[in-house]
Amino acid sequence: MSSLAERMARLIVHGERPYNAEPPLDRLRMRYRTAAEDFYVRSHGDLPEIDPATWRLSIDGAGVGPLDLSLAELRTRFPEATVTATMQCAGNRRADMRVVAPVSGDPWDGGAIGTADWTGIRLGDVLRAAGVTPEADLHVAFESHDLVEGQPYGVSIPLAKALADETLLAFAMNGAPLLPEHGFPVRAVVPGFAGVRSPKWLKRITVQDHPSTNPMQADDYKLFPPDVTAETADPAKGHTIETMPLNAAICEPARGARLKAGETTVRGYAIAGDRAVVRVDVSGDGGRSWHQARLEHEAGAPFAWTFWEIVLDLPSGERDLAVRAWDSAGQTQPARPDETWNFKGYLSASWHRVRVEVA
Ligand SMILES: Nc1nc2c(c(=O)[nH]1)N[C@H]1C(S)=C(S)[C@@H](COP(=O)(O)O)O[C@H]1N2
Ligand SMILES: [Mo]
Repeated sequence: MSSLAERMARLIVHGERPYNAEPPLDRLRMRYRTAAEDFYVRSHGDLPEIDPATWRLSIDGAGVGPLDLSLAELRTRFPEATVTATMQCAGNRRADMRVVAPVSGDPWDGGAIGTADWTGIRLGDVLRAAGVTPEADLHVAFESHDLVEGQPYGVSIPLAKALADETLLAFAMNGAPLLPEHGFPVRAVVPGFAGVRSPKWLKRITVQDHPSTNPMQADDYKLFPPDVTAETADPAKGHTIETMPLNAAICEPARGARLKAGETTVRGYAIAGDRAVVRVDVSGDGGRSWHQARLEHEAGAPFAWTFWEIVLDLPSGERDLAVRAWDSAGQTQPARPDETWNFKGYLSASWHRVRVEVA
């Protein structure tokens, strides 16, 4: 395995402590399954060091026969499952929202997203073994080993999503053990939900009748209207971000690229939360006219992104490329970032625009 420093050098680093980094978009678009060392890293505290030999996961709470499992017990007691799924930060593409007005948080470009084969066991299998039965209004709370302002990282998801087939306790990514920065030895993977709900470095799982009271769940990762500021925000009134909205990005050519007049291949990704991407429109003239991209989507992977590609004939001059996707409900993306601006810069999903010079 490469060293953390070597892997850091491959990425665009927004911060070293906590460590936050994303891959360049052209490299992100090279493979449908993102290489682990090219996968964005979003962390809120220092990376914890965990000895897999002594690591244990406890499961407790409402209606639960408590379990306390070693890594070996977890892996042998439950059947292995692999899910191909895209993980995306709620702050992906925040840089585009910053153009409207200041926002808090790292200025992610379109690279706070990646797709992998996640292998582990189904969270539902573990919960059912602990005696949990599907009941409305229950929540599954997670606690992790990393500390955020002195408190363990903690979030929760509704029990129904925890019991869903796609939700995993994963120990491998693309067939290899998780890298330390991606949650070694075990993390949750909650496909379709914002990355924040997929806790890394798991320690404890609790079934309870209320969402986690940890600040990560109760205060952070909430969507506010445009008239709310950091000073006036009441976290209890914000919308808890779970399912992610329809989004798309141009990965090639890069912003500011100098191209020759004539045929240019434009490539990118699109993703539709828990729906399907049914169409991707690409424009070479800032959105006045649109052309249909060819879509590439892996069969049997409803929670994975769609790759798209199109050859555009670009005349010389300054050209504004733009992309917008459509989902299976016939919905598309907002044209401009000011339409969904919020002071936290979450869910930035307007048409992605890339200006290029054509000579
Ligand atoms: N324990 C823990 N889990 C975490 C985080 C964290 O800081 N600590 N960050 C979350 C956020 S906001 C995202 S977007 C994803 C990122 O996962 P990755 O770093 O493996 O790409 O992990 C989530 N799980
Ligand atoms: Mo995130």
